[in-house]
Amino acid sequence: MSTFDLFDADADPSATEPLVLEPGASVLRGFALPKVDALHRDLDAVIAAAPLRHLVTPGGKTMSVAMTNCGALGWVSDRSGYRYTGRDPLSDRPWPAMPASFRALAVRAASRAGFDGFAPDACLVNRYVPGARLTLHQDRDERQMGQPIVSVSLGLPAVFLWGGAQRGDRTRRVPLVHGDVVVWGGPARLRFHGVMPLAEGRHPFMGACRINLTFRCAA
Ligand code: MD6
Ligand code: FE
Repeated sequence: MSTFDLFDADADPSATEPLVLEPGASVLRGFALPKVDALHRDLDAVIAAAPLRHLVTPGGKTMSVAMTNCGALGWVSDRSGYRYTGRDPLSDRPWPAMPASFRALAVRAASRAGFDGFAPDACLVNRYVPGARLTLHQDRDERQMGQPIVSVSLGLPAVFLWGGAQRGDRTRRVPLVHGDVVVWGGPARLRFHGVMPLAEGRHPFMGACRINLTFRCAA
């Protein structure tokens, strides 16, 4: 290995400078890459214990993204609204524990983006297949807004929509690929955001899907 490799972003993605979308919001390109094998293995165990499912919105629409959770709390939606629960409504058992690999990555990414002391108690797992999308929304079901959100992308690339404080504000398109991590909090915590319909494709490790892990402190 030449000395140049030590300064190559691919050799140590955690050394790359965050791309700042606005104060409080940054993209850490490739930050999860050194850990994707452990994440993938632990993800399979989470999904085996709490299967991915298509939730229904309060308006009665079935979401195109399939979801499950790990950690003390999990985000759910049904006809009565959005909320965090301690149990998987499908099994009435607690959600699977948050794997140590997940937690460690989320805490390190938050720190790298300027948020020390992140204490996630909820990890929402989103699975997109081609065509699946997430319309513009705010993440506002968490009890206190003092902690950031950490979002890890695995598998197929996606176009993330980064909006403003109002739903109608113009959006910026942010391409996200396998291993990228987005962190936001502070003044950007309540920004509208979404994901464009996933394009067709096949990822060598994840197959024909994109997985997003979103870590929050919900309690
Ligand atoms: C996704 N993510 O990337 C959907 N929310 O699949 C989100 O909705 C999200 O990435 C809050 C913070 C980060 C996110
Ligand atoms: Fe969100």
